Formats: sequence, structure tokens, C-alpha cells
Amino acid sequence: MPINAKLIEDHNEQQATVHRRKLDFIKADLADADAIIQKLAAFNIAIPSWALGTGGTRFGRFSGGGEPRNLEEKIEDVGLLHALNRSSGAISLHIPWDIPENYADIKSLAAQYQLKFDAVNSNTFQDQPGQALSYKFGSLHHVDAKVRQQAIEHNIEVIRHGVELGSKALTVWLADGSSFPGQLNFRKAFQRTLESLKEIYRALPADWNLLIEYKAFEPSFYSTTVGDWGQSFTLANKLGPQAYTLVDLGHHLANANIEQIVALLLMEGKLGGFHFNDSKYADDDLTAGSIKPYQLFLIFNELVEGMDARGLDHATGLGWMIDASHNLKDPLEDLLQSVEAIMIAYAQALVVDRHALVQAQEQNDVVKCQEILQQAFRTDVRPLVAEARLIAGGALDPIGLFRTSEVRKSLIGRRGAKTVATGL
Ligand code: RM4
Ligand code: MN
Ligand code: MN
Repeated sequence: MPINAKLIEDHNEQQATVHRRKLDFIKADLADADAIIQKLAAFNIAIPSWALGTGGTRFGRFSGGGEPRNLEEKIEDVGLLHALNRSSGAISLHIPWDIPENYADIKSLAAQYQLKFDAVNSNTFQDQPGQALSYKFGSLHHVDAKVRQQAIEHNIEVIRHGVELGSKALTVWLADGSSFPGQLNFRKAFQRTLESLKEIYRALPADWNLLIEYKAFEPSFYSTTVGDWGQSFTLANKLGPQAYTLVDLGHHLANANIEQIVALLLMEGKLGGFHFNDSKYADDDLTAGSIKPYQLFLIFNELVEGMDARGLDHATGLGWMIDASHNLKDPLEDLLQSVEAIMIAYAQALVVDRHALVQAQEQNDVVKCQEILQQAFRTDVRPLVAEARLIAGGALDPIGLFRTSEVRKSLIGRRGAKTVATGL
């Protein structure tokens, strides 16, 4: 691997004085800085296997060099990220893009990089070569029972792969929907989806969760069968205690109040997982925090408040994952930026003066409420995040070290300048 402990140590030594000065500055104003740093150090965000290659749009894809060519190289890339930031300690696989050939080998490779296997993801939004029946008109909601059965069996197969790797959750995202009014009977489509999910739910091991992801539109442009949190929540409630809603930040209509959705799902005990990204218009795959960092902070503010209210451990209480693809940037640099943005928003939420906020809310002191939140948002918490990385063995400046140690150059040297990663 192009990054090793010695490189990180030397890099951290060079940055130590400046870092210490900034850290002392913020620590002087915070009573519980050490507790916050501990929480940050424990926090990990899974990396999806499809985010490691260059993404594209429906108009084209401009691939970069040194992209991972197989699952082993994808694991190596996540290992690299984790070595740099110590906050990317899990990989989420998409089946069939990443079917492991030998479970034991893949597991031991991941263990070498101290990586766990996060939720496994099924794929019934594309037809695969040799597939008997098409998903053109949907999968779990399809009018034809045989297509539904094929999709159910695929999901059960994905669970089997996950069990071998030690995953504990299946994420189901469906492209099922309609693009023209009248195409679909909404009620029947929803019922059929529920019946299909029941079959999948029955195949879940006792210690597994089923995460139901919703998306407002795309690829369907008129209706999506699991299109919003209400639809996902209804399904999760009807399925049972192992079923949860998964919130993907990019899957809402513009200006949706995601922080309120998160608060209510947590209150109902039905928020199971999270996909981070950002968007301005419709693309659901931009770098987390690149467009609306204040919204990301407000979401984390509700997450922290809601998880504390339920006594959930921040690091393990929910499934955290990045879900993005990158058109222009080096995917590894982009992922480092995403993780950093998430950690910053989490740290800002941790520095909110919660006691004062509750008081101000009780007194309807609207001005004070805003002051309290913005005080936290405008605090430069980056030294806390850097310190958490430092104590966990990561680099003070992950992107800086990625560049100075020429990681991409070394990956291109080994994998070639024009590689095509599988996936999106
Ligand atoms: C979807 C959704 C899913 C992801 C696929 C690749 O938009 O976000 O989570 O599995 O993309
Ligand atoms: Mn997603
Ligand atoms: Mn998405």
C-alpha cells in the first residue's frame, strides 16, 4: 500500500506545531473537548464499493487513471482511505457488481486493512447478462409474479453473500416506479412491493436489519413506488422490528426538511441507516457538505439530539455510509473530502450548547435558539477532527499526505492509466 505508518508519522510531525496551536485555541473555549474528540475518534463512515471509480452522467463518463479493477483493489482503496483518516473502516458491497469469489480470502484481505463489511446492497435496477426476466417495468412491484420472484431470490442471494462476509444488513433501493401517468396502479404496486419485501424479510437472519431506501424520482420520472419517507416508514412498520427506513440525503425533492424527517424517524425507532452526499438541483451524488454544509449540520444536530434521547451509541446506533459518485474529482480525494465534511458536521453538532438550547426553546426565544445553533456552526471544529484522527493513528491532513506521497501516481503505475471500474 502506498501509505504506511512511517509516512503518516513523519507527516504528522511536520504539522504538529501548527495543529497544537489551533487545538489549544478551540480547547480553551470548550469544557468537554476531550469527550468530543473521543466520540469523533469512534465514528466511522462506510465507503460504498461503487464510489471508488470515476462516475459519470447519462451523457458520458471520463475515466481517471488507476481505478480499482476488481473487488480486491476496491478493498485496497478503502484501506488507503482508512489509513489516512481512520474514519472509513467499512466497505459496502453492491451485488452483482462485487460478488466475492472466495469469501475467506476477501475477509482476510479486509481484515489486513482493519475493514468491516457494512450493509450489502441488492441491484434490481439493471438487467444483468443472462438474466431470465427484465426489470424494465420494475422488480418487487412488477405486475408479473415471476419477475417479482426473480427479484426476491436475488435479494435472498445477496443476504447469503453478506452472511459469509459478516455484514449485518441488507439495503434495498428500488428503481420501481412509473414515468407516465396512468402507467401504474399505485395501490397495487405498493401492495406487491410489500408482499415481495415480506418474502425477503423472512429470509433475514435474526441479527440482521432490512434497510428500505426511498428516492423521490429518477430513473422513474412520474412516480417512484418507494418515493418518500412515508412510504418507506409504512413498509418498515408493516414488515416488523428488523425493518428500518434508510435516508439518502440526495433522494428528496428540493428544499425538503430532512432534519425534521430524521428527528421523527428516530423518535419512532425506525431510522436505520444514512447515505451521505449533497445536491443542488437533482443529482444525488455530489460531495457531502459541498453545497449545503449548514443543512448537513442541522441534520447532525437532530441526529445527535435524537440518538441521545434514545440512548443510542452514535458510532454504532445507525448505519453510516457515503453514497456518491464523482465526475470530475479523483474519487479518493473526493471521499476524503466527504468524510471530513461529515466529521465536521458531527463535531459541530457535538459542540451545540444543548442545555441552553432547550431553555431557549421552552421560552420561545427564537433569536437565542438561532444564536446557539449558529455559534456551533461557526466554530472552527477542524482541529478537533484532526486531533481525533491523530490519536486514532491517521494523518493530520489526509488530502495533503495523499498528494505529497503521490498515491494516485503509484496506483496508476500498478493498475494502468485507463482502467474501467465496475459499477456506476
Ligand atoms: C441509488 C441509491 C442506492 C445506490 C445506487 C447505486 O441512487 O442511492 O443507495 O445503491 O444509487
Ligand atoms: Mn443511496
Ligand atoms: Mn442515490
